Amino acid sequence: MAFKEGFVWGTATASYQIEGAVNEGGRGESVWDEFCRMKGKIDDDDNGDSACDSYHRYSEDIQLMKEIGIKAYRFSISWTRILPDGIGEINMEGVNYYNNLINGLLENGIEPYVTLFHWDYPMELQYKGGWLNPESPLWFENYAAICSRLFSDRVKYWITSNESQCYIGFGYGTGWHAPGFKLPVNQVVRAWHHNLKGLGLAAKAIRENAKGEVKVGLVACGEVGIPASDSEADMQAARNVLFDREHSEDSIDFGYGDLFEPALKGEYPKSLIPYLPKGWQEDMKDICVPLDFLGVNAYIGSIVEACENKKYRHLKLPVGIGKTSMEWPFKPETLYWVTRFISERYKLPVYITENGMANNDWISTDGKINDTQREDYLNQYLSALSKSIDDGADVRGYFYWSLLDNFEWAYGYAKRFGLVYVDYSNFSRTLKQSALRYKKIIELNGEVL
Ligand code: NCW
Repeated sequence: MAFKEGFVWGTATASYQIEGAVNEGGRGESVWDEFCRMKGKIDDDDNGDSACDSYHRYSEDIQLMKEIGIKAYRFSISWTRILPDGIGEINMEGVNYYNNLINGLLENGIEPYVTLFHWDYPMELQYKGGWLNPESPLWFENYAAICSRLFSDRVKYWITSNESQCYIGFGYGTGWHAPGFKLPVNQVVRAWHHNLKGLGLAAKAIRENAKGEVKVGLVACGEVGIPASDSEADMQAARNVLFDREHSEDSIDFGYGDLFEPALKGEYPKSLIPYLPKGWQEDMKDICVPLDFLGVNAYIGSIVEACENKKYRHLKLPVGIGKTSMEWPFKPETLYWVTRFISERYKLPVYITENGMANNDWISTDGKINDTQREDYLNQYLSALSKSIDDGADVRGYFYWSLLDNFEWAYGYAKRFGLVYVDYSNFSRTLKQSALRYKKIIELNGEVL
């Protein structure tokens, strides 16, 4: 049986994508508030001002999770609800909001998994340069220490940050996400380096300030290489996609290894070294610190083979391959390979901290949301996961992204990832058919796949 007893069946969200109430409870501004005000940055010029209104409806969300049978909830803390200016005074209204959320989860038998940074970076710190400022790691360390002191009596599982690949890559490199910069590669890598130092310092601060047992991890995303054949050469090409990517002078497309190699092995992939800021070697002791688990967000797999003078070569995907509404190909083996490669390389417990699909959902005339494609996505991706566990990958949990349809960053509300349908005109919530499928899978600990 692939899924051992105690396998963690969860779901995930992020503060800016669901909370709304941006001007309530003493919250300070984040870079996403500012970015959404710039014309043309977000589809339909939407914003997260109201999102799913979870700031007011978190109790209802907890009840929905209970109904689905969810065992663990991964949510993020909004930095500026705790520290409106990013540093300085603590805002007790924000603290109370998360206290209520955490207490509500525990009362309902749901384990909280807290992410400290899921992209809503404090605007006041952005004015000081954000992650380009060499002091930025210390600001994050301070915030992490405060959260640990406030919540670690009840929160055991801590994730320092979500997908730095996207935050720095899209926020400082392509300009597609907040704060919206298109910087030269050496500046992007400078921000990357400071971010990594911040994550290391934060991991240490969480432990040093903990009031109970804590497990600390971090979450990466990236392209997953699927080997074209089971030859050793193609397998190595696929590993290179994850751990040793090709980077160019014009753009950096960060992958899993760009984060995990320095954080866990204390070494940057060679292709990043030319762009690092002076004196980077000094910081490696802060970047590479002990971690208890790895969070893997897995969405996009591509097929690769070995190639004479390159680290890998992409093959064309089959003509007419199914795609989600994000245009991401339907490739269940993605979960097999990503967990297998990451587990064998780093030898730490792995959690799939995000996986899921956006679908073109609506309420049918029978009042149901008949998202059969998402049901099948769950079946097939989880079957692939069970196979990798059978083959030896140490995977402890799976968090479906996302509990709710929500604000999908630059796509606004156009993409629906939820197990629960949200009607944004009145914030009413309806379980989709996939939520019922997930409930069944959880009840039988995966023995229905
Ligand atoms: S866009 C993205 N997302 C979505 C977002 O809603 C969530 O906040 C993120 O954590 C859903 O999950 C994440 N991630 C980008 C994944 C891209 C993987 C990199 C591929 C490189 C080719």
